[in-house]
Amino acid sequence: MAKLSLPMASLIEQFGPHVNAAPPGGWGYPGEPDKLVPTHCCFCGQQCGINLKVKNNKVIGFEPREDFPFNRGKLCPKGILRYMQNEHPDRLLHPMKRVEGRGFERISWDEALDTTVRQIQRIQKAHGNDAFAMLSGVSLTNEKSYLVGKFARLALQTANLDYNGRLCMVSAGAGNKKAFGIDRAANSWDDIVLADVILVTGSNIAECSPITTDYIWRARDRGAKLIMVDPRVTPLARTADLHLPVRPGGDSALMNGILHVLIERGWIDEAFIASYTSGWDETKATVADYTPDKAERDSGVPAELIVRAAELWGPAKTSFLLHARGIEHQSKGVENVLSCINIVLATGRLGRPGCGYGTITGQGNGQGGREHGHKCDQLPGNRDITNPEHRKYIAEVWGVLESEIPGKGLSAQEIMNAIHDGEIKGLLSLCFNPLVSLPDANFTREALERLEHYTVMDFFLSETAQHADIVLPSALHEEDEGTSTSAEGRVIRIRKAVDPPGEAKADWQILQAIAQRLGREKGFQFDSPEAIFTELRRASHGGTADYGGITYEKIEKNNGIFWPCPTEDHPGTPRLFEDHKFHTPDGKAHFHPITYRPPAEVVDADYPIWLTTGRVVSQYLSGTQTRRIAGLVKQYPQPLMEIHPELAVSLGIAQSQWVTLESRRGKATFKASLVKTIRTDTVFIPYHWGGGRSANLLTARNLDPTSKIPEFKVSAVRVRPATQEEATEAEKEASS
Ligand SMILES: Nc1nc2c(c(=O)[nH]1)N[C@H]1C(S)=C(S)[C@@H](COP(=O)(O)OP(=O)(O)OC[C@H]3O[C@@H](n4cnc5c(=O)[nH]c(N)nc54)[C@H](O)[C@@H]3O)O[C@H]1N2
Ligand SMILES: Nc1nc2c(c(=O)[nH]1)N[C@H]1C(S)=C(S)[C@@H](COP(=O)(O)OP(=O)(O)OC[C@H]3O[C@@H](n4cnc5c(=O)[nH]c(N)nc54)[C@H](O)[C@@H]3O)O[C@H]1N2
Ligand code: SF4
Ligand SMILES: [Mo]
Repeated sequence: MAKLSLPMASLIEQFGPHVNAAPPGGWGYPGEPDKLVPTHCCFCGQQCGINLKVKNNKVIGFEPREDFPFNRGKLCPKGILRYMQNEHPDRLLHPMKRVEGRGFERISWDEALDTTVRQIQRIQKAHGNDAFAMLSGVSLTNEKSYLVGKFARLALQTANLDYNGRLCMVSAGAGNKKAFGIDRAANSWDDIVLADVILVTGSNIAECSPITTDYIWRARDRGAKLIMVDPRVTPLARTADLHLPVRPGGDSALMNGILHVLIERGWIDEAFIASYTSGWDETKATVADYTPDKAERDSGVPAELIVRAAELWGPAKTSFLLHARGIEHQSKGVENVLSCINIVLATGRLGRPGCGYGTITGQGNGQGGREHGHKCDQLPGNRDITNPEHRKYIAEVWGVLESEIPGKGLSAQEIMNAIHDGEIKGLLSLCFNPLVSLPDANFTREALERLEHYTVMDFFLSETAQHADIVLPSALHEEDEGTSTSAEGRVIRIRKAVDPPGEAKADWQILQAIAQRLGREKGFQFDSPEAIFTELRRASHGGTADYGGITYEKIEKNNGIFWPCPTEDHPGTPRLFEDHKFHTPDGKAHFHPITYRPPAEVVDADYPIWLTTGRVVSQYLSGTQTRRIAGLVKQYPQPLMEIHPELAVSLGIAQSQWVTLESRRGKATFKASLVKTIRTDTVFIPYHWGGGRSANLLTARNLDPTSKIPEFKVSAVRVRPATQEEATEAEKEASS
């Protein structure tokens, strides 16, 4: 049983989190570097270019790359300090097993791999192949993502593989495929600069996609107008021409309201609609009901601001619409995305300079990682695992029979539900920290404790890894080669700067070693990431995400190549849809009529306050990496609950007081931060912490029916001053 066998205090002593306080310059390796390694930041999907400074096989510093066209010498605070992980005292240096009563003990690679393989075989023999599941993540390079998909299907022979993009990009992906037949931002960011009006919804650009701010400012220097939609007045929204304070979950009503006004005022591109789209009549009929007054009732945005948004968007010659997790992390994330696309299509501003649309991809390789086949319903090239033609093509590339490729499996939250139900009994995970990042953390913990076997691959002992039976030490970003694909769709080179410390190994080497011990080494004998990439090119060719013509050499020569790039003489595609041909079966872009429906959980007398969750600039995701870097911890050491002073007064809550939130799932205690930059009916908590400070103790396992993304952005809570006991407990955790 995967129970935690050591008290948390001794685990922390052994494996951190220790905050790495080393000064810029390194850990006893000051001075001039031996070499500069041009690569990219390991954190968000912007994938800024950086040079790592290396001396004696250690990373001792960094500098932003001036030559990389995306960030042109700029970085955010996380990028500036990212290099402080390679020599971190908490790095996992050798395989370990958990011994009841004693905690984790060092073992050999042989023992770790043999135990894992024995457990896979035992569980699959007793309960069927699908009783052993795999969870993956998109901080992995394209090569690793591809290998994970192949490994789960051919070496584990399980259908149950999914990835942490399920918590991130899938609503956008599903919406984009429905409307355009292809899942990528439609433009490179250069088109943002040329837009006359920019509408951003559900994205805290300044904190989460900081370098995109620069593109928006350059547009505004040209006179562009900025509309921001968010329940909070985020830093960029404070400077916007118009801020629409949407109620959490009100987005599709708001977008329908804007479209209603655009039609009423005649700001519609009838010629574009007639030639290049389908579904307009039904969509037009649906939004006829969404007068600004009705849209106000459903979205919480005053009617006059809805009209004003339409007045800014409608007459503009060029425009760019951007969205991120604010609209996507909902039980109707896909509908919200489609309601945004309807506005872009209705005004025909796509596929031309300054006319664009895109979701802002979140994780480092959130774009590439959603193309190469480690989603439960997908094969490489963004192919469909249920499509016989697609299966046949990939079976040929893999040298197997089509029947040997398992079918569609469960999505990430559904895998956790099946573990909780006892249907899935074994798990291998890498690059995913579900105990912090999935909703309803108490439920996740119960599920993890029910696993008969759990092997984790990570470079730090994450909160989830503490529940593992076997822990395998992985290599960090800069300890391996590969490629990744940025939010713009630009495929770039990740370069190895140093060797992994201790006995840590690259993920692709670990997976191949497991395949070999399972007796399934055929197809898992790659000797380098480039060899994997060569097969990935072939596997993706002919799919919508076509990397067929991309080589390492070509990426290096051009500072990145935008896919689709089907042949070696093709230059890549920064702007999609220039020919107004879409990748849908009929070649048209599809409107989708969207009827507003409320979120899965709504406020009521017992839980009267909306809770929404998200991020702060100096922390990253489940925090395993950034909570270990002193410069970042100093900027934002603890999760704070943002609350409007009016609401705080009505609840008897003062600035910096400990408050306890309760939802139908659980409770958690935070310090209150009184800010006027949030709706008076909503509170916000960043989610980068585990334990009693986890925002996900409160959130619900409500999923979008199509994308299966959890509704992180909307739940109902009550808020009160913490009791003395709760405050003492929270204080203790804050100082640990
Ligand atoms: N600093 C930092 N940067 C990151 C990350 C990080 O962890 N830290 N993570 C990366 C990843 S993986 C991702 S996915 C991106 C996420 O990037 P964003 O999506 O920009 O970040 P979030 O904070 O999750 O949510 C964005 C905004 O949605 C708003 N919001 C909440 N509810 C609603 C709603 O119902 N409707 C609308 N319209 N807005 C709503 C929130 O107030 C918040 O300001 O950031 C990437 N960059
Ligand atoms: N309440 C709430 N919850 C959320 C969100 C929210 O807005 N609100 N946002 C959601 C979103 S958008 C996302 S993307 C998820 C992210 O959730 P997770 O994917 O769970 O977050 P990470 O912190 O990236 O966890 C990755 C783990 O993999 C490890 N890791 C990183 N790189 C590698 C690698 O190359 N190899 C290996 N083997 N391990 C690696 C890290 O050390 C870490 O332990 O969280 C989601 N959860
Ligand atoms: S914006 Fe993203 S990629 Fe750029 S430095 Fe910051 S975290 Fe890294
Ligand atoms: Mo994400």
